[in-house]
Amino acid sequence: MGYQAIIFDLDGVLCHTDEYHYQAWKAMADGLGVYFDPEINNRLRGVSRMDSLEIILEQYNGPELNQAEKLALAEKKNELYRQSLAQMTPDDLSGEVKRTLDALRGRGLRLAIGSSSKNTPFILERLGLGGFFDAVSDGNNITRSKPDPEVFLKAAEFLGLPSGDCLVVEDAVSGAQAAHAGGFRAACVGDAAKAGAGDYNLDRISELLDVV
Ligand code: B16
Ligand code: MG
Repeated sequence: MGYQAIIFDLDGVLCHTDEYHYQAWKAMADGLGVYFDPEINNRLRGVSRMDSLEIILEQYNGPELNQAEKLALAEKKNELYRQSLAQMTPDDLSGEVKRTLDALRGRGLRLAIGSSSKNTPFILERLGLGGFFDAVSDGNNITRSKPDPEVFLKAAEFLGLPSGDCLVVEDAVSGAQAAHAGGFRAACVGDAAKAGAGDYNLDRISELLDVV
């Protein structure tokens, strides 16, 4: 209550790029002969690209990989992922998400992004949301990934507001932990809501309108 701004996670909250992440990591893991499934994929939510690769490689039993080989694997995954992103259009933004964003803005709230993804500008542009948000903090302006609060603290700094005035919306347990570590309250959907990780655990994103 009394929030001045909402900071949205992107993947898994505003759009379903989580399925594209899964498909791209699965193709990379299959190519390497590494076991990968949706449960392991859930551990990658909100986690940076290189940290995600390390989680996947927990199942790897082949010859040791050096840093250049790991970077090449991450790059291969990102190329596949960006091919999927390139197919997205503004129709991939659900009516419910769009209506919720518009209604929140109509109530005078400031809206920001707090995403671990370095592909955030490309995703926002594909969804027709380039320039929509008052502030964008993403994988390009942080050095530490969720559950570290850096991405949300930067978003609040860009907005010129203290953490207590901002509500974070997340689908990842690591994201809810990041919010709490930064002194934010968290509204969760999806995986994180199922785990009860939020101060508010929502079935649908439109329920945000009952929270603020
Ligand atoms: P990229 P979010 C996160 O986005 C994803 O949930 C996570 O699966 C991904 O590894 C991370 O971005 C980095 O993405 O490879 O595009 O830089 O949930 O924080 O919006
Ligand atoms: Mg997410």
